[in-house]
Amino acid sequence: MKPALNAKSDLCTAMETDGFAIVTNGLPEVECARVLAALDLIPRGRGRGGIRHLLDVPEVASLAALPSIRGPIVEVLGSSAFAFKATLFEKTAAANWYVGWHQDLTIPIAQKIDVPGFTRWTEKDGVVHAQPPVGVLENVLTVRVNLDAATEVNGSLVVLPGSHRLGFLSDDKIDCFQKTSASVRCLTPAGGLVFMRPLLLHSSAKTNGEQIRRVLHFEFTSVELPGDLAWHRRV
Ligand SMILES: O=C(O)CCC(=O)C(=O)O
Repeated sequence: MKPALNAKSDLCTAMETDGFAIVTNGLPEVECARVLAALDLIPRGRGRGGIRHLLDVPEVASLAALPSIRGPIVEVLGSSAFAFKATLFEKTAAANWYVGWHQDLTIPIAQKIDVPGFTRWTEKDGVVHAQPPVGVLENVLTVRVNLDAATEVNGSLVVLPGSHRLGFLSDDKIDCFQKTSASVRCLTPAGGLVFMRPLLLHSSAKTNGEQIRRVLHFEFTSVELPGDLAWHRRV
């Protein structure tokens, strides 16, 4: 297993070379409990594996400002960085799924406006999304907050180091890369953080059903969108 990140100054190098970094002691237990209590109050649709568009929930938005998250974000993206997306992934025995190798390619946008380079327009839970040019995604930094321990058996994230440096990847290239590269499972205790580039190939298995796995997935950037396009939210 890859050694956990110790010094903050390692982060920029890790993001450039590997495309991810693991911080085992990111969020104090009390913060995990506070945000879990707030998330428990939000109704889930039946069989749903999480909740999108959570930046309007104050307990979620406030996590983005905690020094253990904001500090590394500023280190990589600069002091103008803001969060534009927060999603809860919640794997349980009742809502359980496998995610194959993929890159995170779409971003939430306030309104559909045709601008060159923005493709694959779609709607997710009432919010417009599009795939932006690769340069926009290269400026995005994801932080995954493991609200439960990420273990060998509860569907934790697995990544292919270095794959974020290859730009947009076709299905064939993804298949080839994953067959020839060593993967890393991102294990942490509850409160652990995984920083990653959205173009990094990642996947996850199902949970064994005995251990619930809740992850808050934030995305940050410091770029403005071109033309009249605007981010759906910014915190
Ligand atoms: O946390 C997971 O299981 C991975 C989810 C994911 O990467 C996605 O839905 O894009």
